[in-house]
Amino acid sequence: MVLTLYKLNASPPARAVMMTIEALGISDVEFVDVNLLKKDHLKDEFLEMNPQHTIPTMKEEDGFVLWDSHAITTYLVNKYGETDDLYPADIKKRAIIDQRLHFDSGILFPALRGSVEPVLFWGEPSFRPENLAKVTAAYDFTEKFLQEGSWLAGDDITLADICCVATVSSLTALIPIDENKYPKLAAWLERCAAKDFYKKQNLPGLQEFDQLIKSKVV
Ligand SMILES: N[C@@H](CCC(=O)N[C@@H](CS)C(=O)NCC(=O)O)C(=O)O
Repeated sequence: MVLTLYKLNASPPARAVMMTIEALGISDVEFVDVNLLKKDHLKDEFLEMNPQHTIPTMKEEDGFVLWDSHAITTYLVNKYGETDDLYPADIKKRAIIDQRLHFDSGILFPALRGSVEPVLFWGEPSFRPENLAKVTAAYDFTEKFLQEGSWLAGDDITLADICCVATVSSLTALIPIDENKYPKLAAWLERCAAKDFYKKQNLPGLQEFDQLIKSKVV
């Protein structure tokens, strides 16, 4: 295998990497599930590889290890992409994509993690209103970013869309997207959902994530 991906289908950042692997057509990949509920990520073997104990984590056959979905997806395009379409070398295009990736890291995903953690892991019966307010704020920003083009970084689909849609599609389990309030965001989500890589690599894990949330929220 050219690379091993440590993941869980329910994990949004893991799905971002899985979609990227699919979109790039990298076939020689071993997928290894890391069960967070059973604390597999806190075992010595995993901690030696990634002391930050997060999934997704990637390992290549020469022993090179990388974690964080944004670092992994950009690396995969740089290393395995036949073209740079998903992460163009043009420095201004790339800078906008990087900004969206940091937006996912700094705003979208923390809004998700902050909301679901108390429910999934701390036994709280419902989402805290102050956390849900961060989800709405994240939707507001994303709607604004989509004023400029059909995709998050302009007129072409890029890693910005793949990484952000893994998170936004998961956020809809908390707050559905109201297409009257967020018409651009709703249309973008539909455009993403029509892509083959989304259907194959995001949808199944998203459904698992939805079920998990439904089973915990009272
Ligand atoms: N910024 C990271 C976030 C990764 C992350 O927080 N993953 C969660 C699962 S969705 C995780 O591994 N949680 C276990 C932990 O942090 O100990 C990325 O994009 O890869």
